[in-house]
Amino acid sequence: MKKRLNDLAIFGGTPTFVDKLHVGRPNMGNRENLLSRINDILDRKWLTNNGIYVQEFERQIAQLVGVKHCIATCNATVALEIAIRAVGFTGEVIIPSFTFIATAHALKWQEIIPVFCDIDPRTHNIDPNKIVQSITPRTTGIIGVHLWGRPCNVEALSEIAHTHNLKLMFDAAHAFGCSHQGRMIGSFGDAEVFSFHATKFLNTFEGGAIVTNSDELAEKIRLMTNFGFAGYDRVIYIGTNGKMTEVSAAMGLTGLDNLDEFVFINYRNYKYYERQLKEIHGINLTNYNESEKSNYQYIVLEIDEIVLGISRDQLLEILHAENVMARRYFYPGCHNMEPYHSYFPYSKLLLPETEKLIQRVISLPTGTSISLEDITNIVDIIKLAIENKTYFQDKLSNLQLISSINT
Ligand code: T4K
Repeated sequence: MKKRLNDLAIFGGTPTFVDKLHVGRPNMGNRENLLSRINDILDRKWLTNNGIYVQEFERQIAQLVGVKHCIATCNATVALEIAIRAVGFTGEVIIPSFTFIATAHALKWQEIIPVFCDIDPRTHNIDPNKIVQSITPRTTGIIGVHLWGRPCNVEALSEIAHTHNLKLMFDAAHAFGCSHQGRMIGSFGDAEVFSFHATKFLNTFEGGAIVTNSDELAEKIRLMTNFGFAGYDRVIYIGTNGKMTEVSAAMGLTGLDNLDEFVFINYRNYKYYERQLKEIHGINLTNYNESEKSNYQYIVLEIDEIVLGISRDQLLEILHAENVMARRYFYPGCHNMEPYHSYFPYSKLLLPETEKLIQRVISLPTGTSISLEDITNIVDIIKLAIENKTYFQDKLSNLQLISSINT
């Protein structure tokens, strides 16, 4: 355990971790089971195009979520693009800016304007009270994002959508395995989209899925995901290639077999972080509603630099030097990235809560690759930095000064 300031790697000490500790290390299911599925796929020589593994994966997802239809896709970004088109969004669609850029790009890719709405600082999700002021005659819908797997205010969003005759979709990229008021996420709005990217709670290497209870929408989405083919040589709709492969589905099915273990480890890590961080004023661990189902896939801290005496970015620098590759998701917010920043140069002014949060959030490693000892070591680094905050700030600003002179 590091005791003195000079033990910190940023001041020349040996990094706490020899190998980098990443946020987003994949949760792997049983390797033997995966390899046996892959062998079977190779023997059967059926690699993609709605094979039996994809069908089984879709069946299990639909059952787990409690929806009528699941259409597996190659990733969640393409799934969003397809769902957005199938639901019938055009013109302008209201979304939060505090999300991964894919939510905005999936709209703009189709020349639909994402109109950014501020978030509720307590939930980090789109604030229903700020939506109505952004509705214009061109608005056709809302996409809520269940950030960190924590549900949006689904009831308020549904009410607004109903009153203003708008479509409602959810980007549920983070929220597979989570529930809201006892109902699984995936069954709300016109459609919801999951991500099964390598970094997600459940992964298919790359992958995603669109889930819906609408027969009509599901049929359209299936066609769109496969070039619009409604049979051999028969195209009846504009489509793209959004299909999931058999190997991806095999990975997904293997993960599904081990889902309880993933939740168990994530929950254990979350409680351990919670216990170790609770005494520290100025650090707030984003909490999960334990009366609901959660996947606990994200350990998100809010840093109050005034109370803590160290800024979020300083802490990030300290952790990185120790090989703890913490991330500042979702900095700097979609509205500060192109092409949106040039399109809405003044949107900063309309998003005060988003602007505050993007300066405060830091995401720490968790998942099946992280041990309790790793967590103790991560928190010890944070504590050592805070104990020495005064001295430390001087050192850091000197270091920053030197590095800015050198570059
Ligand atoms: N909507 C929302 C709200 C989302 O968060 C996302 C994706 C989407 C939509 C779109 O879903 P997909 O189209 O991707 O299915 C990562 C992921 O690439 C992205 O899927 C995810 N959100 C986002 C939150 O995180 P980056 O830019 O952080 O990726 P990268 O390569 O830096 O990976 C993150 C960390 O994970 C690294 O520190 C290393 C580790 N890692 C990564 C990979 C790929 C591994 O240990 N193994 C791996 O195989 O975006």
